[in-house]
Amino acid sequence: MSKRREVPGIRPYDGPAGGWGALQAAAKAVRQQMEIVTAPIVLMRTNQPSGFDCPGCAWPDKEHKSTFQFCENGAKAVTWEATSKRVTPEFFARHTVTELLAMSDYTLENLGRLTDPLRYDAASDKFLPVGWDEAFARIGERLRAMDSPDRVEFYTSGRASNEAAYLFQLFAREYGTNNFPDCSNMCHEATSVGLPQSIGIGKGTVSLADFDETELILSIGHNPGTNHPRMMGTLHEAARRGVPIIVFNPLRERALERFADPQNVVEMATYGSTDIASTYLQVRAGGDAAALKGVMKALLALDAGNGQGGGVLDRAFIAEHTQGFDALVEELHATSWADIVQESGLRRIALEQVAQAYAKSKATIVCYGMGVTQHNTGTANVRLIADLLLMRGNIGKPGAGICPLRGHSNVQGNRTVGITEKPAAEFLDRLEQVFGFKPPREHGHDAVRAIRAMEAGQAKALICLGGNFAVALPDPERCYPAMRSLELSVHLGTKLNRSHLLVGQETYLLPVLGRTELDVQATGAQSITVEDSMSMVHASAGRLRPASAQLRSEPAIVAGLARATLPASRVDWLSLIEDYDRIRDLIERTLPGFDDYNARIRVPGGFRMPLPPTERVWPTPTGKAMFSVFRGVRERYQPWAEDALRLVTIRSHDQYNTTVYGLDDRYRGVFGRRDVLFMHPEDLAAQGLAHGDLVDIETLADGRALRLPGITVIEYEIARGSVAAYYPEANVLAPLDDIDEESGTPSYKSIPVRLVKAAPAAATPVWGD
Ligand SMILES: Nc1nc2c(c(=O)[nH]1)N[C@H]1C(S)=C(S)[C@@H](COP(=O)(O)OP(=O)(O)OC[C@H]3O[C@@H](n4cnc5c(=O)[nH]c(N)nc54)[C@H](O)[C@@H]3O)O[C@H]1N2
Ligand SMILES: Nc1nc2c(c(=O)[nH]1)N[C@H]1C(S)=C(S)[C@@H](COP(=O)(O)OP(=O)(O)OC[C@H]3O[C@@H](n4cnc5c(=O)[nH]c(N)nc54)[C@H](O)[C@@H]3O)O[C@H]1N2
Ligand SMILES: [Mo]
Repeated sequence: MSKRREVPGIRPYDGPAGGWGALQAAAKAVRQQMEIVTAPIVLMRTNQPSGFDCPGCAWPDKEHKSTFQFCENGAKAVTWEATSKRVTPEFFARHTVTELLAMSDYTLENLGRLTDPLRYDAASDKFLPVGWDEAFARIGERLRAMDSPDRVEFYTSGRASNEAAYLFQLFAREYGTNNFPDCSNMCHEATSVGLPQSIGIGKGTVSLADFDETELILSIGHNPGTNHPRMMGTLHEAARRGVPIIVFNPLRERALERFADPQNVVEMATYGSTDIASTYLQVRAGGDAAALKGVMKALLALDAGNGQGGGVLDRAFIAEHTQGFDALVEELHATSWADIVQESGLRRIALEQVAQAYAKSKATIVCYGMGVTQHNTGTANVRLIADLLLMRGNIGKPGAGICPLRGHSNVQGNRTVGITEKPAAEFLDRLEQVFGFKPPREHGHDAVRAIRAMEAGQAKALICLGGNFAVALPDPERCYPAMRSLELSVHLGTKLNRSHLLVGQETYLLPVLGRTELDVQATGAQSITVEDSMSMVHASAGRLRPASAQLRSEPAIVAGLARATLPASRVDWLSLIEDYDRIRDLIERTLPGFDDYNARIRVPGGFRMPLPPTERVWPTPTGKAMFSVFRGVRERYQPWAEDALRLVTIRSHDQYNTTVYGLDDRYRGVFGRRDVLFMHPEDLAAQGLAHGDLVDIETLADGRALRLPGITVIEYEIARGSVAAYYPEANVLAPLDDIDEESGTPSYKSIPVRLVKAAPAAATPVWGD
């Protein structure tokens, strides 16, 4: 890169990811949030057989031998929850909600743990303490007064345990609605919709053991150094075994380039590191479908003997196990290399080389994340990944398979136990048989539809089992007023956030126990269960003294709400809370795959949910794995957006979704600020801009001008035509209606934008305080 001017807080980061920097950052997280004495003990208990599951990510742990004490972002997630800071009723007595709304997201959560149930008082514009029973009674009264159960939206963020999530859906369905917007609707819904069409189940098919046997890994659109840090151990091992790792990502992500494993004594002592990616392809944002089609087209050519290969397709597998191959081939022939190259931003030869590596590998894993799903062709993208794997029989054999990197630590489990707006008829039948009430059959709202229903006055209440609904969603210009129009909003949370402050007529904040905390009920200490990215279900038990004596567990609060709302309920809510084994018994009776649930979670490591495709059984309507057809190579852009830059919204290294732990993004060389736009140097030049200039970013959506002012553009190794900014600040630029129609997922990673040069401001606004 050319010699460039100094920009405050922007310094290239030359080291590998991981290493001593990670250990220092973990220690800093402890120092800033916790009492130093208890911290090491807490961290050591994370992901141990008798400890709690790390709330940081959904990557599994090998034999539950904790690698955790070396995981920087796991340490941040745990210390953020186990903090010694508190936000008390005295604090709320001193500040109006209007004042609190002026604080940054970072400041709000950094106030500490919520300690008491609170009720919004419109007269004073403050949150006041309220007793649990009074809160339950009042919420129950308002819910009973709704003219239809479909007036209520039941939101789940993926940290909730299987037990809490199961009770939540039971409550809502007995109440009478399938309105289950959840964080998955903004995340891996494309996986939940696309993979069942392709292979019959909406989950990944690989286990950790497959990574030991694989011969090739494709990593598409995910950033494990930050978001799945424990995965780095696995990738590091594979790279050292000589397994090629091919990365598709518009941004250069340091952890995918070079990583020093804090557990590797030699690397640490010598300041060494291991190269992770063998090939790094900086695909254009939204260019993955084109790139995948290019690789498949090249594979067909190799198979036809055009190259030296020939016979590279697994014809026997295709014949025995799949349908739709001919249509795929026809579409690949109809797609031109010119279009593929233009749309992917990658050279033909590079994609042909990927096809050669793929043809050579006897067992291939494809890992992917939000770079694939958060596009308006997200579901179709997921199907294309499955297609690529099916062409060489890479599902249902050791060392091979599909590996969606899940988001929240139990988002997959929430789905498994019934958090879905489109429930299967068999599940509803089972609920009816076991409980004797008639669950609603009509499908409900997902996250975006929930907001539309609020806008239309059809939804009047929102109950949130965790999360930061309005901030996580796109388009605050629409979501914030929608939240404020509600008659009732109820939030179960650990920490204060902006969604809590977008109060409706009546609003309650109910403080919950976190994963790290001891949960004692009538029969003694309880454990909960979670399902990781590889479908392993295991127990988790917190040991810390709760942040306040007033806290209640999520299952207990859901039961309290249900009892107060449904006086004639068929469910014995109180008894279920006395002993969570009883909740698990009900899960076992109503859902497949949970046989001997209580016995099997008492075995260290837990058990694996059934994954028929791993045995080449395809629970699709045809009983076969299905190839798909992706027409053309493009996302569905508006015609005006042809020349627009494509904005992707990303997470910094110091954040967990809407939770901002700090203002650094070490590996991308950004320190103490978040108000930046990553750009290719040639795009800067083409726009007449220089590194460090101030711009406003604009989206045009259904006639509205969406704008994010005061952003500093910085040079970065990013694909041409693609630009990147941080979520959630950039959510003002994402139109609510720009979604993947198949899955409802917002197109957070393909926002067409243009830049307007801003007059140099006297003071650059820096997000955070
Ligand atoms: N520390 C930490 N851990 C987390 C989270 C967190 O916020 N912080 N969030 C959790 C959750 S809910 C989730 S869903 C996961 C998210 O984990 P990821 O899936 O890693 O999510 P993102 O940070 O959104 O970024 C995805 C990557 O996709 C790339 N990308 C963007 N657009 C495209 C594209 O069009 N094509 C391709 N090929 N790549 C693209 C970006 O450059 C980035 O490297 O992590 C979970 N774990
Ligand atoms: N622009 C853009 N927007 C995005 C994304 C993106 O990549 N770009 N990613 C999307 C994705 S992948 C996701 S998953 C969503 C995330 O959406 P959410 O899951 O709704 O958001 P979080 O930020 O994870 O929620 C944080 C809040 O959860 C609460 N909390 C934390 N722990 C607990 C707990 O144990 N119990 C309870 N009850 N509450 C708890 C705290 O109050 C905290 O403030 O955001 C989406 N939004
Ligand atoms: Mo997510």
